[in-house]
Amino acid sequence: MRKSGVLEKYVRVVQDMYEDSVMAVKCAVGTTDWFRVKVGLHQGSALNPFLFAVVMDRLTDEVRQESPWTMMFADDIVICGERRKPVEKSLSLNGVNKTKVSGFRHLLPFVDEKYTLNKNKRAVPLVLSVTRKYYLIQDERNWTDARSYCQSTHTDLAVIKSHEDMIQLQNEADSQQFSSYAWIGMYMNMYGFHWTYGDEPLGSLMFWEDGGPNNRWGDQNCVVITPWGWNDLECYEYRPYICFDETKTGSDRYIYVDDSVEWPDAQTYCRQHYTDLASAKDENENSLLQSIISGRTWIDLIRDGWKWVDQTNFSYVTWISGEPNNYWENENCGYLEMGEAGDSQCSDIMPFFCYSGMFHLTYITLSQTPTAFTI
Ligand SMILES: [Ca+2]
Ligand SMILES: [Ca+2]
Repeated sequence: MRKSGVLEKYVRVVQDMYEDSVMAVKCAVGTTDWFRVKVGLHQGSALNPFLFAVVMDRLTDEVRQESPWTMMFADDIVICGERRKPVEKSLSLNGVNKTKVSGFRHLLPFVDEKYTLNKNKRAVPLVLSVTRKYYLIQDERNWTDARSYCQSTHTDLAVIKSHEDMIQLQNEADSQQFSSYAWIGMYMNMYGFHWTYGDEPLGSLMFWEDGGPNNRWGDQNCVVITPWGWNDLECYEYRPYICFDETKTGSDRYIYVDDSVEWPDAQTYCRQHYTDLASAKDENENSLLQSIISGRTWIDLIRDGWKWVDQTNFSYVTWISGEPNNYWENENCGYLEMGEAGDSQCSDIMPFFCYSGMFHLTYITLSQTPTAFTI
């Protein structure tokens, strides 16, 4: 929404609607318990068509061209081209590395060969949707070496984003009678943080206390400023906080609130009464903030959190109870055990799951007959 130029207040209204939301399913035999919805669109929400359209618009920014060269059918995209090259170029712009997608590489010659194109037809449209195929490698490696292996033989370490993915992965594990733990493509950058105001990544300027952020027990996702520097802390700790008011300048810009609350409550208060929690993006701002606090005080900085190797935020897979716990410190890599995730030191060695992104291609000619077939 931000990329589409939607005003920040509307972005926040939508974020609010998605925070802590719960659902229940009604069926013939009754209604289920309420459960939390952490990913995906809310069923039945009137906002859905709008959010879906915004997301699809932004996702296809780089491949969209004037019709009929690119067409969209809900979340399927048809990319057309007079020759194979421009189509491949659009795909790579869209973050798809064709050399790593065996389906694409092998299917196009197949299409050309079996269904010779009429030279007068201009378009080779392809309907794309991606599914993932998983490979369990029982040879034990550390996370980094496991990832290199997956990148050279398949696409990457396993990314699991849906129920269907999990079933595919489980089938692969079952086919090898495997029921232990194995690396998957999830990791955390200990130094990955962002300012929530404007969703800005933390630049190179950081003012951490000695030793830097340590994510003790794996749950320190919010940041305090202290007279000695910054520290990462559990967001549910009670601390005073500093708001800022963008309409003011100098020291009037910062408002110290001497009331200890959890980080999310501090953020809500600042957003309601001023602009947001205060940030410290240069040395001046940082020393100014330090001059008005006495102990650990919340600022606007929070941890990016766990990511999939394709850079998207970690989602769908649930954590093993008690994980992530960063037990041995530096547990910045993720493994899967019985369908749930845990954090472990990246230097540990264990088996691992790779995946390949597979394209399903539908080939459509623009002539009268025949119209389409699916591979
Ligand atoms: Ca800490
Ligand atoms: Ca752990």
